[in-house]
Amino acid sequence: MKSLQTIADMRTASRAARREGKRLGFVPTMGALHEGHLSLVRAARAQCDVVAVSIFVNPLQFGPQEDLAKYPRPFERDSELLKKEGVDFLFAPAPEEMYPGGAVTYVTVESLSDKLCGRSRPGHFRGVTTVVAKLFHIVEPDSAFFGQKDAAQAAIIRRMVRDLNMPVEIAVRPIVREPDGLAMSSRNAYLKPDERKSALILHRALTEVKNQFDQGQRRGAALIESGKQVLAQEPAVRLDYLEIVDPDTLDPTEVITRPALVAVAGFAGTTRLIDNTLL
Ligand code: PAJ
Repeated sequence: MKSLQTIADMRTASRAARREGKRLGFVPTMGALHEGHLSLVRAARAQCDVVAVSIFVNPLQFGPQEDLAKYPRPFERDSELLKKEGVDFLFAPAPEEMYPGGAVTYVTVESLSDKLCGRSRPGHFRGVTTVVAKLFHIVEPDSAFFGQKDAAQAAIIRRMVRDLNMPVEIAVRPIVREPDGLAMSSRNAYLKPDERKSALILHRALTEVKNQFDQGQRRGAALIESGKQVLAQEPAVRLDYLEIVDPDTLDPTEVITRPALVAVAGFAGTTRLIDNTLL
């Protein structure tokens, strides 16, 4: 595995691979890697000839009161994991390399960026789309791999790629969970044992919504109510939102006649967790 810190070196490496006719797969991450990230790496490995992974804790997508400073950065461990997965290029730029100062250009996917997490995290999705657009220009992948765990992020990136004619195929892969159902997340490391237990309520609420749907309930409001009743059993988790939306537009669905996304976000202690399921 080749480790690259500069944009110029990353570009040279990926262009050389593509010049040889290799199909280049790309997995953008913020590191603190877990099985969810590795599932994306394995999908890239299976579908592409050469795999590039980026590790960059993107300051632009964190709010001023959020966890940028304490976000875990176990770089040596991550690097070992990626080496074992047969990754070809690890791109890990310093913040100054990505944002040398003076940048005033942003990518915003309007109307989608203020839905779901975008409502409680103003500017978050603008930070995500700006950095992903930059990474796509630097790496120039044929395919890029994202997790369904961040369903709104995946929808927004698909939309950015479509609207701006970016020549990248977007693959979205299923959520990887712990054996008890908790969706894997780098932020799970923040959870104290009691919070870790309480956090399971998010998955339980989604399961209840899915059960009600499977039993024939099609009204969004009724389905949300059934999920909220489950969430109320765990007062230690503060709900941010539980919504049923169109998976592409992220607009609320009143009556479910097409595939719909049930998305939930809540705080266990000070840790913000998200999860979702498709109906
Ligand atoms: P990060 O949270 O590190 O996640 C990197 C990728 O891993 C994302 O596509 C995310 O959806 C996926 N992922 C995380 N947990 C997962 C799980 N349990 N199962 C499956 N996939 C999972 O998302 C980001 O970083 C950033 O916003 C980024 C896209 C890198 C831009 O900075």
